[in-house]
Amino acid sequence: MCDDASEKIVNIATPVMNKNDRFAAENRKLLGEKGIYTLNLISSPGAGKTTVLESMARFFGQRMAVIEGDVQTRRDAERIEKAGCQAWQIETGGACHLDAHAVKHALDHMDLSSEELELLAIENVGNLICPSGYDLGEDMRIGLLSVPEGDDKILKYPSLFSTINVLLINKMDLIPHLDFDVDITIKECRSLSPDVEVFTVSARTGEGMEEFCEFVESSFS
Ligand SMILES: Nc1nc2c(ncn2[C@@H]2O[C@H](COP(=O)(O)OP(=O)(O)OP(=O)(O)O)[C@@H](O)[C@H]2O)c(=O)[nH]1
Ligand SMILES: [Mg+2]
Repeated sequence: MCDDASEKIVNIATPVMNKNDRFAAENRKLLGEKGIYTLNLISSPGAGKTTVLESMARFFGQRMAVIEGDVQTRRDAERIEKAGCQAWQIETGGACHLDAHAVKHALDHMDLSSEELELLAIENVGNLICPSGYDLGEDMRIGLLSVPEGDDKILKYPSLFSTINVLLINKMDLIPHLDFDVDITIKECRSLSPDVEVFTVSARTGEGMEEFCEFVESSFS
């Protein structure tokens, strides 16, 4: 009985992921042909993804476009537009992650024709678990962890932190008030992703943001 049930789960889940991977491959091909480098930002709700993107918008200007993912509201897209970049809001209506089909739909509606455009940042729905299972067609996956969340999160959420290229530790301006251990966090992350690049930043004060933006820029230019 138990064996039958687990076999059913595999049979249903596998085609869903294959469909996502097909759309992800299409997104990667389209963006590659247009010379647009793509980031997928993943974190828990409120870790500072949009604030990081607002800071990046000041560095990249019209060279960057953003896809925002939230369950509901256009609030984050409005913040990005105010910061000076093109933004498209995906409202998932309940889903706890973006998938490649939703991103394809967004790309169909965005203006990708500008010669200037060379970077697309996708802000995933705030969640440390579900987004990690969905390739969106990105070139770089960024896991963002803010120091008030605590330094025990890396090993608790290995499905995310074992699949990232970059770890961005945010809200460093708050570290004097907290017992967050940066060295342990980096060590635990490297135990899952040995080649991960690490940046410590404060999106609020701007500390570390220029170095991070220059690293992103060097990845495609
Ligand atoms: N002190 C401090 N606060 C920050 C920093 N970055 C973001 N915040 C604050 O954290 C709160 C959440 O920031 P957002 O950028 O909206 O976080 P988010 O990850 O985009 O949130 P969701 O989209 O809801 O998942 C806001 O009040 C920000 O002002 C930082 O570096 N330092
Ligand atoms: Mg946000």
